[in-house]
Amino acid sequence: MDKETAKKYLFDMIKIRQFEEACGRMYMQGKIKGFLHLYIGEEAIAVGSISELSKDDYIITHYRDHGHALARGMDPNKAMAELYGKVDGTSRGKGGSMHLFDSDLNFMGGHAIVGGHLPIAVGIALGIKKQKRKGLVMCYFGDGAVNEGEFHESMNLAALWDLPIIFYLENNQYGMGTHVKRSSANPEMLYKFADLYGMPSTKIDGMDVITVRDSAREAIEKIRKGGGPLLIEAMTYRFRGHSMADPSEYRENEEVQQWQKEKDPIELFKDYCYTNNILTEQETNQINGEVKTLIKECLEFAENSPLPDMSVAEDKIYNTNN
Ligand SMILES: Cc1ncc(C[n+]2csc(CCOP(=O)(O)OP(=O)(O)O)c2C)c(N)n1
Ligand SMILES: [Mg+2]
Repeated sequence: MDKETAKKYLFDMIKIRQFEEACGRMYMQGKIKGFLHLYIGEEAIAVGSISELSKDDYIITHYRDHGHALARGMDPNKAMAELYGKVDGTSRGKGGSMHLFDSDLNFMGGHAIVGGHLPIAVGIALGIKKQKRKGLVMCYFGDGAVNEGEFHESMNLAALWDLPIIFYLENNQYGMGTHVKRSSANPEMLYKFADLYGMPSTKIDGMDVITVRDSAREAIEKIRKGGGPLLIEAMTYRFRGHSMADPSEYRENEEVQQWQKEKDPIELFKDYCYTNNILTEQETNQINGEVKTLIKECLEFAENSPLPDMSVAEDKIYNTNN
């Protein structure tokens, strides 16, 4: 790994971490309202996999979407303004945390219904294939989605039609307060669901950004060469509760602390960079400082952006009564 790439990966992971820590603080102050699901602990997945995509590729994800959006290059000012519900947000403040969206980046959301975006992802991939366009779809979802019918219907159609799509399972081992052992009959083998559809799949350590990068690269190359869909299961852990409203009483503090101490993706990558003489501590501290400034600026931007006027309350809102 060269110095510039290492700096970029570290910068992006720290940016996501600090952005979300700031979101958590602003939620407690009542500046951010509604639901807020933090991605803290899972940053290596978004950064390692999205860094391999090109601009023609599409991303679609679930409500834990800040990390994917920032890794794709969404302007943090606009993302924070969206979380504040302000007019300068990516959806003019109407989407909020769970619905970050940026069509210029082919970033197709932020979706709140578990598994609900998988058929949409298949539709986008079908469009790419039918129109003979370049690109593929990277579709992220959690372990809570794999027992939904939509997961299986989407996997089946993607395989049947040989679509350019990567099903990216972020297995953080919990769906709200339920451990995957209590929701899946064969919890160690979720990636093997792909076998049913004749689809290749792999299971990786999602806390190691280089492993994530390598497996994404391999999968993307296969699809670019004309290969069909595949599935990646990345093992990970969310360091915070399911959402800000979750006191996390269903898991032991020791479990959380052990993951934080031993598997923090940012610390693991820093150690890798020090051991291999890629970055110095001074350089990583400098990155930390640069991100701090960026986050301070995006909070100011969101604070200073106006609230939408009431007159636009129904603007661009789909209303079945009309
Ligand atoms: C169809 C549907 N059922 C239930 C919910 C409520 N719900 C929101 S998040 C969630 C857990 C999903 O867990 P997982 O897919 O593992 O994602 P994670 O939150 O761990 O990233 C549930 C059950 C929902 N939003 N949609
Ligand atoms: Mg989960």
